[in-house]
Amino acid sequence: MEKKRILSGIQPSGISTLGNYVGALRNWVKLQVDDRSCFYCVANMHAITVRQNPDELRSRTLDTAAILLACGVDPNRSALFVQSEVHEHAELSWVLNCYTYLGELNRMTQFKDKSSKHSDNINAGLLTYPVLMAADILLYRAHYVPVGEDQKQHLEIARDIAERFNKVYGDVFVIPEPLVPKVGGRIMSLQDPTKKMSKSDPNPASYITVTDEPSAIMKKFKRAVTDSEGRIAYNENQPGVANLLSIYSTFTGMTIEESLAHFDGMGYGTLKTAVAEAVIDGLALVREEFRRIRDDKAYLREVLSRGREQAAEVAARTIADVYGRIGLGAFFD
Ligand code: ATP
Ligand code: LTN
Repeated sequence: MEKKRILSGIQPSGISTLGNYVGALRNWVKLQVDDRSCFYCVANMHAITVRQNPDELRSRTLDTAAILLACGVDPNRSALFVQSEVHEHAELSWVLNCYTYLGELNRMTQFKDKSSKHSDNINAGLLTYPVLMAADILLYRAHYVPVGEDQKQHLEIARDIAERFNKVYGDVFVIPEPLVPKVGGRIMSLQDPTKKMSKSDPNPASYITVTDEPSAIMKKFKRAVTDSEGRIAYNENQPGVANLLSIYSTFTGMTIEESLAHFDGMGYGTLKTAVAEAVIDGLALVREEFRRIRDDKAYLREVLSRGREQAAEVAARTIADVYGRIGLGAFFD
């Protein structure tokens, strides 16, 4: 039987957060089993939709690769690579741009969100971002895409583009499905629990990174915004407390109901300390491994070069097929 393929990506726009870890990275690691083939990329081309300092971008690209390895991405099971090193991503992205409607792109909430945050630089890349993401996915004919909830809309558009293309040219692309965790698919900011936790948030108190020191983790949770209800409950009116409960549950493996029972009658202070302790424990190994791997440049170089080769082999086949079907290639066949 044909192996199911998995693809996902993460931007090197900062050190990955608890949200990235719970919403996506943990699943990337779990999905590495024998009957699947996994492709994981550092989406550095996506990151330039907002201005980046070149040296910082390079350094964060390696940080992100080291974080993925520290979280448990296994280069002997998965192809781990940098998006810009496989040129077919840009090539397919251009083709798919010609099969995507402006109306579809204008509706994307991430575009609306990012263009209001970067109103001085509403570039075309910010709008066509989901097309590059569709290219990332479709290039590997991925069946499943493990992502956080915020990326579901982008997956919808990738599916629509793939279906539209297949209708004209035959079965070129696999129609991908998102894999979003039931709990933890959307971890919220610790400072504004109505907004998602984001590594590019200007306020570092709003997020926990996977490499934060235990003292910083404790401090940030203690300062987390809750409410004045004073009762630990899981509902929409108490988004801060609900967020803490979700984080606690994902790190302890308990259900929300079990966590609620555990904290029955206790105060917010107790909840915050318990969440911080669970997170400190859960991330201890990631932090240690990150430092070790990030300092080993030769290892990183070797892993990323092997990943690039594996990815490029698949990508080259898809792009040749696509070019052939639309008349951009296969001139003398
Ligand atoms: P940025 O702040 O630069 O936009 P980000 O923190 O949103 O970045 P991405 O690199 O865009 O992170 O996302 C990587 C993966 O992490 C995606 O699958 C995304 O859905 C997931 N993810 C991001 N933030 C969260 C969150 N708060 N909760 C759950 N999953 C998340
Ligand atoms: N756009 C994603 C990151 C990303 C991605 C991908 C996710 C880039 N390419 C391909 C899944 C599949 C984000 O989280 N903002």
